Amino acid sequence: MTEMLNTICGVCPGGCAIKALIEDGKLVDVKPQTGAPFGALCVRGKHAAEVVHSPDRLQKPLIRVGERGEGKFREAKWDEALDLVVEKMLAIKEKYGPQALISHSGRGAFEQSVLDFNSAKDLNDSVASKLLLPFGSPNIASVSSLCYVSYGVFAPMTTFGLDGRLLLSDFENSQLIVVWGANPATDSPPFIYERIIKAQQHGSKVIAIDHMRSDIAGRADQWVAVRSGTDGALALGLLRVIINEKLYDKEFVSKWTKGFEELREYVQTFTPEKVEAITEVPQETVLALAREIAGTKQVTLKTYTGLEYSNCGVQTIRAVYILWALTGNLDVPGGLYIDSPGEPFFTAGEFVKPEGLLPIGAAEYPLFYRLTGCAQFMEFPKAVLEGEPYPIKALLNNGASILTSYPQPQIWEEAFRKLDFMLVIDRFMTKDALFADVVLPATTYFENTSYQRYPGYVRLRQPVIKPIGEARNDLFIFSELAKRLGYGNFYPQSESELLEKAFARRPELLAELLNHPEGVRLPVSPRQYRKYETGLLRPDGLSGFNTPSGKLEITSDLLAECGYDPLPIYHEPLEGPLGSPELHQQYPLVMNSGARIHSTFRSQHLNIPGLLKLQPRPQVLIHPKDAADRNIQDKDKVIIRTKRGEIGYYAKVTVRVMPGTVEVNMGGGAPVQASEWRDANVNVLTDFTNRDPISGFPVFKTLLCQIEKAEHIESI
Ligand SMILES: Nc1nc2c(c(=O)[nH]1)N[C@H]1C(S)=C(S)[C@@H](COP(=O)(O)OP(=O)(O)OC[C@H]3O[C@@H](n4cnc5c(=O)[nH]c(N)nc54)[C@H](O)[C@@H]3O)O[C@H]1N2
Ligand SMILES: Nc1nc2c(c(=O)[nH]1)N[C@H]1C(S)=C(S)[C@@H](COP(=O)(O)OP(=O)(O)OC[C@H]3O[C@@H](n4cnc5c(=O)[nH]c(N)nc54)[C@H](O)[C@@H]3O)O[C@H]1N2
Ligand code: SF4
Ligand SMILES: [Mo]
Repeated sequence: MTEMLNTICGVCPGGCAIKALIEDGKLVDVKPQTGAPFGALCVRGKHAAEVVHSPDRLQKPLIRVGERGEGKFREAKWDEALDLVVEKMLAIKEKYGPQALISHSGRGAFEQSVLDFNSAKDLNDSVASKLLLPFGSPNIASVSSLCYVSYGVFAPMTTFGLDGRLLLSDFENSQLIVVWGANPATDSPPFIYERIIKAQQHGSKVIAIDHMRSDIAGRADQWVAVRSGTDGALALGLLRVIINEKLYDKEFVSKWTKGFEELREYVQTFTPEKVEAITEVPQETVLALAREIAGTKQVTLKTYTGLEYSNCGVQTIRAVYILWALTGNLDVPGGLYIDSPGEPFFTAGEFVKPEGLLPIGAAEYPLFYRLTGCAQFMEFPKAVLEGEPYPIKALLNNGASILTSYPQPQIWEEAFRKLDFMLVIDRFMTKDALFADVVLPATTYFENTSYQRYPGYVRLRQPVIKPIGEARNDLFIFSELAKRLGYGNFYPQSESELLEKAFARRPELLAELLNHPEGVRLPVSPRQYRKYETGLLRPDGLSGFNTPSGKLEITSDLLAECGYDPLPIYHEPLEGPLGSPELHQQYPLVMNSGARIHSTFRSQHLNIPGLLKLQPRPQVLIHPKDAADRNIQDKDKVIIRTKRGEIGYYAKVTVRVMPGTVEVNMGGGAPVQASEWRDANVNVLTDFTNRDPISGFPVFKTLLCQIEKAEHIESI
């Protein structure tokens, strides 16, 4: 039987509306659902059928029979595997206490219902599984240990006292759009990219500030090429021009900010000459950019991970936000709009943090703990290998590929080997899974009942095919574990309960959705601007910001309380031409890693033939001059070396990167991947100890390397 169903793509949590061609219970093709709200189909979505029916999909629970890392497993029944997990969890709790167990959730844990059922009132990280909280362990962690929260939580909370999800870029009403350290073309889905291009067609100017000519920099009216990791100096240099030339919003500054005088003093050293020397942005550009941002009426901003991975990531993003506020672009039409949180859709779970126990990382990263309530997972190896601050003996990992995502995988492997118990829940056999005691197979979202919320729109997700093999929806895996642990009530026990609980606040909406598979539009409240004047940003209704001082904090009380500099200070990259000149002699190229490529999602899809065709080999982007100096030609196999290790890559000689700088693809290093990628784990080259002191995020993007030719390969 053949059916063409309007549905939601199930490859990633992007939630694009698509059409799925189903033949005899199999997904055989997908098409864009044109005209539908949030209809889109990225290149990965186009290959959904291959992903879903990949012969590599995990189909049955597995129990390890060989050594850790060897990859020898036997198939097991679900009950046996789940019982074993619970038996081990309880035994470890009995022997070492509940804090000896930690959970970690990754990019495979972003599905809407999984996020919702993992939301908790006092914990600002809905990605992290909360299964261990009722168990008694405070150690819940996620990829927020190295992604998003610097820009999404720490910088906006310490500056404006609000969650970054409420900061919306008003592209449609802007005159100028600055994309700074983000490439929205690779967002999932790329709706923001489309909005930027549309705004550009309607007359907005687009400036991209990036160390490489990314997709958006290529489409922008101006590309400002900046040395990676030095954006803090650029932002402070722009602020100096704006302050000294009195181009800022004086009334806003005097009424609503705290710390302006300290900032005025601090920025004085960031002269255009010095900024040029640090950032490689010509002084004329610094002056012109500052005057243009200050002199244009409606200027909006889009930023993300490009600013997170430096030695002062949080402070850099703060400096950029402050620049936007001081130039009168906060909570105004065409600027950075502050959205209203509105009525919550989902009632957060009753999860509470166990009393008297701090998660790992709370002492080293006090702001991280204060604002997320979670463990900083970068501290996991120390807890396992050195027992500091106390021993961790078990890891429950869902939807994450730790050994390809975190720096220096050999350290993490050593930690995995030392664990008493490890669980992995995934769709594929990851490198982590090779070390696990139990591996549980997860479904794709094509196989699940759920729902998806969008701005002003909601839609149900009906399964379009049966689960592959015995794979299960993650939420019900957690539900089964919780039931066995005596607290199943935190999770739904059936698909109908999933929907009922999710729509508990709006049962009439659920009824409407069941009759309207195409989705339902939700009312959008009219915009109110400059809400700091009207008391709408604070729960007590007083005017100002929801910060300790009630002002926009240029000098942050929260940062000071946690022992950090309250000003948005700049730190030179620890490893770099200026930060470590001796090392630079030996490793003369600045190495950046992980700019997104369209055909992969971090470590995912490097086993999908149709997607591999788009880029079969892991590439290092290198400038023609640096390539010529090393006798390297396009497509040559090269060796990239850092102080920490070396790996083989393939050269892509291109002027998209600045001279002296390279960009190395991320994602390789997992056993199911094509052989060229399997050994190309860029994190062998990155540094476990080099971190942003506030977020604890590793510095992925401004390290030093050397590259030499290995051999010439004809085709790539
Ligand atoms: N196709 C695809 N889409 C993805 C992902 C994927 O792997 N594949 N990953 C997802 C994930 S996990 C995330 S967090 C988001 C991230 O979303 P983005 O942050 O938009 O990620 P990128 O596309 O890598 O864009 C970051 C940009 O910052 C630039 N950059 C890097 N370092 C610096 C710097 O020091 N200064 C400046 N100014 N720019 C810098 C990079 O060159 C790049 O153009 O994307 C998500 N979307
Ligand atoms: N050097 C360097 N390292 C980086 C980065 C970089 O730019 N440079 N980027 C960092 C960033 S921003 C991030 S977010 C991390 C990414 O960190 P990870 O979360 O490890 O990202 P992925 O590699 O996408 O791994 C996701 C895993 O989830 C599985 N999965 C997908 N969907 C599901 C599902 O529905 N259920 C379950 N159970 N599993 C599922 C996939 O098969 C895959 O194994 O990497 C970081 N590492
Ligand atoms: S962004 Fe995600 S949900 Fe959208 S089409 Fe691509 S893979 Fe599917
Ligand atoms: Mo990420």
